[in-house]
Amino acid sequence: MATLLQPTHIRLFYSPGACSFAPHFLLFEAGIDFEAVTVQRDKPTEELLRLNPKARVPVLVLNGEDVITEVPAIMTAISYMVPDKKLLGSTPLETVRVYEWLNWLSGTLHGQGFAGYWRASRFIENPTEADVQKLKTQGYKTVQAAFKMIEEKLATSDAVFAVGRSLTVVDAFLAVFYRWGFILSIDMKIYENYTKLWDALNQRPMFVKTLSYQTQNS
Ligand SMILES: N[C@@H](CCC(=O)N[C@@H](CS)C(=O)NCC(=O)O)C(=O)O
Repeated sequence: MATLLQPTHIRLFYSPGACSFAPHFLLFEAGIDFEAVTVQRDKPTEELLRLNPKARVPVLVLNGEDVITEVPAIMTAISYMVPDKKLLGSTPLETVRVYEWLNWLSGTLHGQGFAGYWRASRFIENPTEADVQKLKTQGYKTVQAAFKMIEEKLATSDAVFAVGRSLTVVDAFLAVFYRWGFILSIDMKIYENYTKLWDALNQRPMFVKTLSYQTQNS
């Protein structure tokens, strides 16, 4: 891994239950001191809008000046703060696999699947009820196809984790979508390997801490 990132002050803007759960968990898991700033869902504060004109969480601010957006970029930054934890994988090929996962999870599962289901207005200006329903149906199909693929990919892994034999940022991101699967009333137990990963994450004290922290602040 290249140069170590060593900020002296870290702020994470997150919304309870949102995709920002992944970096929130990783910061706890990395044992890094940080300040969590709660932004209620769909109520971006003026400060958030100033930091991120895209009006989305998560946002990571390092030393009050370096503003980082987008889950994969933020998780990369956190990984560079604790290189010994190998959160981007333990070999160059594992790191390549990590980015293969992140790009697909962010672009397809999140950006098309869940966004299609929940956020019709990101696709069509002033959507009609019929537009919303069509996007919901297509988003749901995309989510289900992605969950099937996640299950198949996890089945080929040597361990419970998505890449290699230890926790990487991919596992943190996968946890977000597993939770969202429940919200869509999908029977997540049919995905046995995905459920094993979810159960393994729930054995980690910092994962449980993140869940309870976000519940208390929602
Ligand atoms: N591509 C962005 C997506 C961020 C995103 O969509 N965040 C959602 C929460 S999961 C959000 O802030 N939504 C508020 C809104 O759409 O108004 C990333 O990876 O960070």
